[in-house]
Amino acid sequence: MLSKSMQDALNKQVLMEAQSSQAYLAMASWADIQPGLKGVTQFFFKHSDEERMHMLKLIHYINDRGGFAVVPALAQPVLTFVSLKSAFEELLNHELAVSSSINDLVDSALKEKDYATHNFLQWYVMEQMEEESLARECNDKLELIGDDKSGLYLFDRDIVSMGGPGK
Ligand code: OFO
Repeated sequence: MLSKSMQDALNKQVLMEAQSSQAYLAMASWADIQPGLKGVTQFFFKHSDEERMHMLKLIHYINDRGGFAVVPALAQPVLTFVSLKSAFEELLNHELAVSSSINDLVDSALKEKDYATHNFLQWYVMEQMEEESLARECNDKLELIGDDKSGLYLFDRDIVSMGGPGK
């Protein structure tokens, strides 16, 4: 059975995953109306779906362990971006914040000797490593591309097969 404090901490993570899903959904909608970014649009929509899956996994876990998963209210995410680069910077910053939150949860689970939760969270630890690395790779590529339109064309084409979140 989950402790009250662990339940609250996991519910905060539910909120964070839901916010991630909304943030990436907004990026997808923004990318969708930019010319020539079909691949990036697909990437953001997929990423948003993956974050929703992360949220659902937590909800099931909390309820299965005798807690109560709270479906949170959400603030409106950032809707527009000055450039593709800034959208991907935002994505990386967001992933870093999520990783830090997962690390805090792992720490709490150990302190409470809640080894089941600790074990459950290892999936998220691995997932964050992959997502951070992918977000960094995208930012590095965009840095290299700069204003080069043919580079951007290739980036949009290749991002679809770059593994993507949750691969
Ligand atoms: Fe939920 O993995 Fe990214 O944020």
